[in-house]
Amino acid sequence: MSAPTRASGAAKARAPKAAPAAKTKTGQPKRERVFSGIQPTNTPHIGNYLGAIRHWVAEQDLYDNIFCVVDLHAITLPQDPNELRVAVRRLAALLLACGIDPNRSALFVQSHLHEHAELAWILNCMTPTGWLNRMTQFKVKAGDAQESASAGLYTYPVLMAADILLYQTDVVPVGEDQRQHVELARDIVNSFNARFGETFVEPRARIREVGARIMSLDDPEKKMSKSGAEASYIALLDRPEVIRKKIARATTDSQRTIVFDENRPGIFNLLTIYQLLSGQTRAAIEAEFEGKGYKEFKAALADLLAATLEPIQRRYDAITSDPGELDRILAHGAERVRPMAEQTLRAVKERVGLL
Ligand code: ATP
Ligand code: LTN
Repeated sequence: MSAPTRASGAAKARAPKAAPAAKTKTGQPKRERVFSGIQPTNTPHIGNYLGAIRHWVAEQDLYDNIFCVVDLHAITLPQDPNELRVAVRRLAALLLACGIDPNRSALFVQSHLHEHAELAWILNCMTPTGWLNRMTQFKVKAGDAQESASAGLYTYPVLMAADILLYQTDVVPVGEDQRQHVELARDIVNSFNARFGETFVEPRARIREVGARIMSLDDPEKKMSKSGAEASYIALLDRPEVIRKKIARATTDSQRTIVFDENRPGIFNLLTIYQLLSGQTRAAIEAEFEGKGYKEFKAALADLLAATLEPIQRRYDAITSDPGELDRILAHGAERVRPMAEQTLRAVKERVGLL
């Protein structure tokens, strides 16, 4: 893929990306830029963790990273104002507790930079409604109430494209559910660049094969979702007793063997979670539980989940005990990315004729 040259203004923040041999002044190979976002709706769950957050954390040294709490996306569905204020801070604290390091990654809140909404508006005016009509997430989220769903929910993928394009992003690490939205962002880049000249870098989605779609505990045909019932997910802040109860009640089937069989979605999903958390191979896990029952497997899975979440919860408690520090980290994150956002938006406005 040949990378378009960056917008003239944005080039100041980051020089145009040449092919793989690009080097920094110190001779180091240039890092690609990563951008990803997560919504402050309800509470993050292990689907978010396994499908997205843990990869962001693990790859912080490989990329130039920007992570965003996307509160403007959250209000595409009705939110209680006080709960939203709390949820933004809770999510930011949880991301830090999971290992996002503010020294290595910029972490900020979307609405703190007006450029997201402004670029989204301009891109909305360049995006055919036919492209939005193909987005499956709108149909899922609006359900039977499409007429009463907000216009914001309908154009949500364009706001997501604006998030990505403002920072001339190369790589967007997400779960499978977001693939279509990243494709739309690529289509927007290509049509904008063709019409107005090379302005945006074309991003690509990075989606893992295993864990990109963790399923709901009570209905393994559906993805685990923050908007699902309490019993359908393990929240990152769930305590061990709650985890044990939820896993004990998780839907399985009437068979007995503990094997990775995609035709048995309940047990397959639980085994996948076990595989990702333990780092063991499928064969080793099947061998470990050969001749054992669901009860024993579920107890082991609940223990593993509790052990994984315990240090995260401990760090979360420490971070939330100092709200001033969290404010400083988020303000610092916004200041770090603001020049890039300003420069891209200025270049876009010039191209379009608004400046
Ligand atoms: P909702 O399900 O209510 O729409 P969400 O959890 O999908 O919320 P986000 O919080 O924005 O929405 O998702 C953050 C990241 O987590 C995204 O990269 C998304 O792809 C990933 N993700 C969400 N659910 C899952 C899942 N069940 N399995 C794997 N990854 C997931
Ligand atoms: N739509 C995404 C969250 C999101 C995002 C982004 C992800 C908003 N902006 C930019 C990656 C890049 C979701 O619901 N998971």
